[in-house]
Amino acid sequence: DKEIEVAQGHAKRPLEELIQAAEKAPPSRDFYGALEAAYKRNGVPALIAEVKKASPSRGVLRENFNPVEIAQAYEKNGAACLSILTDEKYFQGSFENLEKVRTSGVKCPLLCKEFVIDKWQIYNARSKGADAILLIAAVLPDLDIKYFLRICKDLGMTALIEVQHTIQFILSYLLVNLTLGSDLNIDISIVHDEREMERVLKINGVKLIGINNRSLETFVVDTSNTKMLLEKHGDSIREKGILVVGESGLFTPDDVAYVQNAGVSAVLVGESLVKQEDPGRAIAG
Ligand code: IGP
Repeated sequence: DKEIEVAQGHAKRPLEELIQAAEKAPPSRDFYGALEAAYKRNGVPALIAEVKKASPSRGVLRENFNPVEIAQAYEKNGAACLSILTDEKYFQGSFENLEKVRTSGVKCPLLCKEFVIDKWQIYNARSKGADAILLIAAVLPDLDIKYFLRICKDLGMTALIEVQHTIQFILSYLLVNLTLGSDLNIDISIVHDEREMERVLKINGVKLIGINNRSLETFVVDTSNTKMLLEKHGDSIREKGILVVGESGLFTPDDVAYVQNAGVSAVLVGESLVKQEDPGRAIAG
């Protein structure tokens, strides 16, 4: 817990208190169900629109950043779900933004975008109104993923498990360490020897997998990552009823069509929307 306190720079609430707050929060909305329904209804990938002020590769994406305004514009223009960056150091996000969006009247289910390494963060997210949380396979041993899935289930949250095509564990680890502070000692020895998608497909209870097209190491985007991974694992993914989200670096309708053909049911889009003067109209386009 100490580590998290240091890492997050948040005023720390004792875990017990946080668990109670999470359990008392208004019931969560069905993130997975909203994606599935939107995909079935529209026949095009459901949109998870991201409220993102800045990124480590691009710096500040939007001056006059107003998370609630952006969230409302996304919802009005047909986003199925929203993703709210809460990581402060590199993405200039905050839990305050998450809370503000949740209490603004926005109805879409919300994904909390954090580098989760401790259950404290999950309870914190739920207590602030998150309906889903991101779990990045590159930085979590299987045991942690299983444990966190259990917590999500108990809290009624969806877990979005993120995988990459290339194995860049060590460098991902470095990035996360830089992001969260070097006081953390994440043990990556357990995760560095197997492919992420293969690991994740062996874990029971995984329902939603995100394929990140952006390398955590070089920030280079390559949407063929989604295609290659789905060519290899599509059958077992479908068999298990898992939905796949194409993440990062999607800018044009052609990009979306490409990952749809590869087999995704949803897309996660940030930069190309928040950079537009009117992020809502960008969806319609
Ligand atoms: C959105 P983009 O390229 O549309 O802004 O990407 C989202 O996929 C990206 O923000 C992201 C991310 C992450 C951010 C994917 N995985 C993990 C922080 C942490």
